[in-house]
Amino acid sequence: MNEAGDQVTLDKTQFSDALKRQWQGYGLQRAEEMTPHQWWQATSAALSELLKAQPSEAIADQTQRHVNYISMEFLIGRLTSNNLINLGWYQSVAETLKQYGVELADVLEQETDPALGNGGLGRLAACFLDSMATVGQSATGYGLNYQYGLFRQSFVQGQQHEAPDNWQREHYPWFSHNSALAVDVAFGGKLTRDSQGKEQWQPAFTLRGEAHDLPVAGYRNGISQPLRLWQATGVHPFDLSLFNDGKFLQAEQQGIDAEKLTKVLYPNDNHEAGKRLRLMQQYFQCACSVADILRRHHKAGRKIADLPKYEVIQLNDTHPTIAIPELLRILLDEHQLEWDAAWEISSRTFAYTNHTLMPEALERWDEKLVKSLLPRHFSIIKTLNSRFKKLVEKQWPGQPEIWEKLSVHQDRQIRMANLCVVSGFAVNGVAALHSELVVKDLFPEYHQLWPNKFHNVTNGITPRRWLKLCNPALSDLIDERLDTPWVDNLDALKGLESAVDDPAFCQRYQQIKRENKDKLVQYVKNVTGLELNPEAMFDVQIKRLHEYKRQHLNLLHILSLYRQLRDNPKADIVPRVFLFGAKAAPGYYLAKNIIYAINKVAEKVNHDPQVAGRLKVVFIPDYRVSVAELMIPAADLSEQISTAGKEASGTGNMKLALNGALTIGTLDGANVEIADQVGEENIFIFGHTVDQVKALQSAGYDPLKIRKKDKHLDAILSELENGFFSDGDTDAFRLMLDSLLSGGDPYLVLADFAAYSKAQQLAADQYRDRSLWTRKTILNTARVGIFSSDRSIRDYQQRIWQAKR
Ligand code: 26Q
Repeated sequence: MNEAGDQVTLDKTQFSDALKRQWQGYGLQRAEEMTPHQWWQATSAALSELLKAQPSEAIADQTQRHVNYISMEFLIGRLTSNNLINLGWYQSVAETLKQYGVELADVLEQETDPALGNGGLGRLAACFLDSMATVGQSATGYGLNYQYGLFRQSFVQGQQHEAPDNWQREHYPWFSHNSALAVDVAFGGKLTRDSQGKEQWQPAFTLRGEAHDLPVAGYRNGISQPLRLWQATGVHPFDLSLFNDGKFLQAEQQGIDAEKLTKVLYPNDNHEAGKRLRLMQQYFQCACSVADILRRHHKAGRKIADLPKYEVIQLNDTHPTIAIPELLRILLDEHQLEWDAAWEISSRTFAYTNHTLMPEALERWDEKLVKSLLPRHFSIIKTLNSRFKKLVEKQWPGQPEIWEKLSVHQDRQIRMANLCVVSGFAVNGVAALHSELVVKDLFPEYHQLWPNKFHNVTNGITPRRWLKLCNPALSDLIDERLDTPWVDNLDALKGLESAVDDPAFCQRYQQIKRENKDKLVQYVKNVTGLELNPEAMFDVQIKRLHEYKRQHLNLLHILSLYRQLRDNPKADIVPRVFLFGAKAAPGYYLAKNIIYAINKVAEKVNHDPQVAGRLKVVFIPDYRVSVAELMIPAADLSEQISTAGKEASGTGNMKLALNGALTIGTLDGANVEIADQVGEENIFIFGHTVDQVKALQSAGYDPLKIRKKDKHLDAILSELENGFFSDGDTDAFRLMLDSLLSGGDPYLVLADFAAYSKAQQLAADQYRDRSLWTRKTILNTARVGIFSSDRSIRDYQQRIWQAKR
């Protein structure tokens, strides 16, 4: 591994000394007495100590606004390996550990993934932190320090079971806790009026937020900046004067156990829950973060009116929206500003990223809940809304139906997306198609009002974790081939295009894919006992389980191949391994039923002697970042088969293409841009487009008609219905089958089945010609450099954060 260009080289003696302090602290006589887990703990703690001792390199551009990225989720994945790569210390640490006879790679396997996120949105936040540090965008990430991350998944007789993920945040060696940064957050109570008739909030109780920071290191540039995760503790009112004020009643008296607040991450993805505790989490996080931002601003001796000149607050979806009325509250009540002055500041500070168009995922809060928990914020939202109403009535006089659409407060609910659009200076979607639909379908009237507010910033992924770290062999091959550094300049991968005509390069590229497959085969053997054939095509679908992502469409194709093999046992088909990784939200029964169906089909197919190993189906349990790091470099085919218009962007699609998997996908989310980049001959696009989906839906989609016309499809569905895969239980897949067949499936699974099967056939045919296939995969790697999150961050800088207005 080439570590030239390190800003700070690791002093091996210092590292050894720091390591020694760790094992001595464990009460041991010699390093060799440490358990493997202690090796990870000690190594990480030693590195953390050395990193802290080095002040971060200053960011060159002092005029840029500081970015405060607020997100309820940061799915950071294992940190020790990532920090070693970014700091450029991997080799030195590996050598030091070698002296004790310890393999660094084994030590790194000891880390439990911090799973403080559900999926795409949380992982995006983590990639963005990495890229902001790398491109020198001064930034702080703000989130919550959940005691339990996303649940652990196992399968019991094919059904998903959930267990709590106690990831041991108390002993996580990368945290640094600074008690001076603690913030008290008030909840509940009532509003009264002061002598001038101004509203005064008398809260019922306070909780304390403690700051736990994780370091985010830029790629070999000496920059390190914090991801600040707030953790709730109780406040004990030792201060008698405050106590007597009635402001600091103990939370316990209200039946609120402070520790509950940051106990667990909500396991929903693309679905809102509307729970009181969730709103408390949101406000807690926002209040702590806004207070922290203002403290920094004041400490620098800056005027409050200059806040937007120095700070921007980027809201990762609507989850942290309550930060907006919180800032307004502080400006109005604590700084005593007039409404217009406060509004001027706040509306130039906030920017909002939308990640979904699906109505069931758009957050709405009952007014009663908001009013009881945050009476002052509720009042501020009402003021803001009635001022906005004047604008709308002027623009659309006599059209109350437009106001009903645009209002922030409607039908006894607060609509968080509307609040963001009205109160922020920028709104962006996460892929070109999605941003277009945000304007056309979701917010057309807002766009008419403020055309310049709307932007696109296509998502990206960090090439540090998603190539250099997870695919070291391919990284080394690229290093050899290219003269220019590529890890922080991913466009340089274009230089690989010419390599497709170099047979030696192609052979090595293919060989690396094979070795990555061998590693995955070993992993699958360890966790499931299944034996896989690494010569087979590895067909991979990894993402949250959701109807719109259509894992069941993939399943129908598996059933189709299985049926073909039974009809014609000698059929010459391309051997395939179907690999799934996905968690279903615990309360999403239909999604769980799809998991069950896949597992039951797997059971049968994998053990059928007629199949003779030509098809294997594996649902890898407990899919998470570290498992993604194994699966992505081993994939041949990447399944991106959502109903067009439903997947805002997708980012797994980018990771898989970068690592040389060919995509089979619909024209949805960032697939559209991936197709543009790689060229239509290097991707398998199929299915209804957004416009065709709309047309079909308004014409009245009837899945039964499709079934009737397609005998093969009918036979497959019958086998799901008649208990063939479920030990005679004809009810086993009821939820899934009903969703496909009755009630006019809004995800149009059957409508895309024929086109999908055809695209799959084409993919199989092309896989037979291995040198042609390899050529295409290399072109995928070479042409997807634009999907680096470094580019996304530069887009945010140019279009939103640093744009001159
Ligand atoms: C909301 C309310 C209550 C509880 C939970 C939630 C909640 C939590 C997580 C709602 C949504 C999410 C996550 C959404 C998500 O991951 N969206 C994905 O974001 C990616 C990054 O932009 C996109 O690539 C995906 O297309 C999008 O689905």
